[in-house]
Amino acid sequence: MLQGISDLEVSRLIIRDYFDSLEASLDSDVIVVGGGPSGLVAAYTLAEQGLKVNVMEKRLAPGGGVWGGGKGFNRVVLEPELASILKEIGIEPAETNGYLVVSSVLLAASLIKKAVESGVNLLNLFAIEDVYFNEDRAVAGVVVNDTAYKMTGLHVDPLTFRSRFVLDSTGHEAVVLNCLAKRGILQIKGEDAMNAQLGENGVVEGTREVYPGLIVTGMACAQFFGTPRMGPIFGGMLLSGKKAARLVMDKAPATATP
Ligand code: 48F
Repeated sequence: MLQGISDLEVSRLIIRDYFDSLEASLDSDVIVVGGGPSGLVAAYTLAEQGLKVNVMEKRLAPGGGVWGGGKGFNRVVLEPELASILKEIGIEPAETNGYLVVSSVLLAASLIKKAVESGVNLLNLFAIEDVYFNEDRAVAGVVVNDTAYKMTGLHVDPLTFRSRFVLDSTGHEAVVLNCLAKRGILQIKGEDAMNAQLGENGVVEGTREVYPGLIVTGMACAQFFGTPRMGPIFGGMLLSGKKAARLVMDKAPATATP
């Protein structure tokens, strides 16, 4: 029999633990906007290097487009070159006809687990609605609201979180890029029609710092540069996350938050 349970204490513990962590996340090295595969790989790789990383995800569960596999059939396909990254997150891949076939549920869950275990702060129900500019007009953070307020259309003012780098890892929505595009600062070409061979390489090639302080990853690269979409093959997404982490590390180590 479980005894001595206080409903008030349960509430108090949740509020205290959450808000201590939230206050600590106000100022960080990297904010990854969107907890899909490219963002989660970048996030855990940077956290393992000792950087302070927040992933802000508007949905309840991070994992982005991984969960649904192809047309809801919960499998994804990766190129054999991805075996080492899969092993890094605890998946033992097996090759079939020159590809790796993995449960999409296992891939999403493994990426999330790896991120949490690497020290990434996962903030779900965080909907990014704008960027924060420093005095040089470089991207230096994001403006955040609550997903529920966005969904109901309630007018509630947002809060600002600061970081050295922001990653737009919001996939097809390219939310951060759109914040700059609507002001005429950047132009978004829009992703091209399906072609996995071109799309996979286009995403990795397109992973760049496209504006001071803003690095683009994953399908947001295809949106920005107009390269093809590629469906349920995920090697390009994971490699894009690795490349984004390298771009940050090339600039950040000397200035990283202790
Ligand atoms: O779309 P998503 O999985 O991004 P990705 O890393 O991977 C793309 C693939 O999943 C797939 C594909 C591969 O062949 O084509 O689409 O580029 O994850 C993007 C995440 O960003 C979140 C969204 O809920 C999803 O989990 N997101 C979108 N808008 C916002 C956001 C926002 N305004 N604030 C916070 N998160």
